[in-house]
Amino acid sequence: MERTFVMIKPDGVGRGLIGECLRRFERRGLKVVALKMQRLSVEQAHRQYGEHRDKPFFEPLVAFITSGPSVLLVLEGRDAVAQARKMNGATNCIEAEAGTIRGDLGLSNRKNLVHASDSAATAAREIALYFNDDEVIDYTLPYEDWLQ
Ligand code: 3AN
Repeated sequence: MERTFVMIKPDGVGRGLIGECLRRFERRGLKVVALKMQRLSVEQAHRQYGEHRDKPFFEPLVAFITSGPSVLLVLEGRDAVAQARKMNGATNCIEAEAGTIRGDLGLSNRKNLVHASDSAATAAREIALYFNDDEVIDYTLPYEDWLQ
């Protein structure tokens, strides 16, 4: 079992799509092991998107991601990193496949509703950015045998 970090960004919260996004992840068999709502600070945004520091879209991205609350999730499951990336779809919503969250519901390459870690190492780093160890809960779902 693998863990990944997923964020429903301010546009997802603002458009009333928290439930829609969560529903998709849960139905796919990803277990929610941590969940909270938080408005990212500028410092957190810089740490989240540091790799894009030199890109022209960096400052608008920081302004957007700190503009309102996001929902922060840790999801656990088989191949959770790859699954969540696949379900989110391509960064630019115009290019994202139908059936993905961005392809079905997203608007642009900035307002693209969701984030998911791009590797297991990134997931570990990102989870630690937002959650203390005791905020990530170990528990068993009644139907968990079917998810192995
Ligand atoms: P992803 O979230 O699909 O892994 P990244 O890591 O390339 O995409 O980009 C991080 C975030 O930066 C994206 N989710 C998006 O909000 C923003 N972003 C990426 N490319 C652009 C762009 N060309 N214009 C505006 N925002 C962008």
